[in-house]
Amino acid sequence: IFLEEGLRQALSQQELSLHYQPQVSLESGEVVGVEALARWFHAERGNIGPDRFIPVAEQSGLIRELGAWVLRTACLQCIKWHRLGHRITIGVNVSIIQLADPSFPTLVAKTLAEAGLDPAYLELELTESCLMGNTTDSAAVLKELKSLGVKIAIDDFGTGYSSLSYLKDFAVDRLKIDRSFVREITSRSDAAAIIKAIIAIGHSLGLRVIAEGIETAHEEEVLVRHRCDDAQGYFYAKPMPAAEVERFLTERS
Ligand code: G
Ligand code: G
Ligand code: NA
Ligand code: MN
Repeated sequence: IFLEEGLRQALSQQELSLHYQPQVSLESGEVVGVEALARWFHAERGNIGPDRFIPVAEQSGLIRELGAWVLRTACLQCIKWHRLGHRITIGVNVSIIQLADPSFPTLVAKTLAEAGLDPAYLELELTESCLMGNTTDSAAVLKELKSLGVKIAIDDFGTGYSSLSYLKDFAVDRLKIDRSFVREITSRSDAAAIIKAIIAIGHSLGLRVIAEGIETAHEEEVLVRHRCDDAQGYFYAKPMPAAEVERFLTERS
């Protein structure tokens, strides 16, 4: 109850912010995109992580308002970077509850138009369970989103309850290899084998593949060897405020 009340206030009193984590091309080394991650700084209790407040937002219905705010803030920030000459994509996490809302595509279209952002630069991150929920509503919503021209990524790929058939059914654009596999890349040969297999599946379907949670040069090396397209992780940069991202982009280009 504290969290729910607090979150309601946070939404109206601007205690929420977005951090952005760079995504790097393993071929060119350039930053090709960023993922937006919600942050909540509570005046008395300090930082409250999204692992705690996203579930509360989902259970209370506040996720609709929160999700709309994240989407708008992220798109407006992305167009600012474009105007500075950095043509990067913006990744936004979408909850299963947003995906089940028939008015979600309209919200996305309106937000893109207001920001003046080309839909091809918005990547919506869904989890496998989002797609496996398999309700008629979410399937229709996803189809409408695709027709707007936005990109769809499967987040935490390989950890969910998955059926690979959704990869063809839903015209997904990118797979994000979950960081639990990357973390075990050196200690467990099966983790490396799974990574190799995910990259092969993705590429054979014409999808790009990004690995999450890269922390060391050795992990990067293994991913490059398996021809992974892009990477995201502390090895490159932590999630950070927009101003720091701008500095990072300028230094790297
Ligand atoms: O940033 P961090 O690693 O603490 O994020 C923890 C979890 O919270 C991740 O699974 C991430 O996907 C989720 N998360 C962060 N921001 C958002 C958001 O804006 N919307 C949704 N639905 N999930 C988010
Ligand atoms: O579930 P999702 O993939 O959206 O979660 C992304 C989260 O992963 C972010 O909250 C971010 O803080 C975290 N993260 C990003 N890079 C790394 C990393 O290199 N190591 C670890 N341990 N966490 C990371
Ligand atoms: Na994500
Ligand atoms: Mn993930």
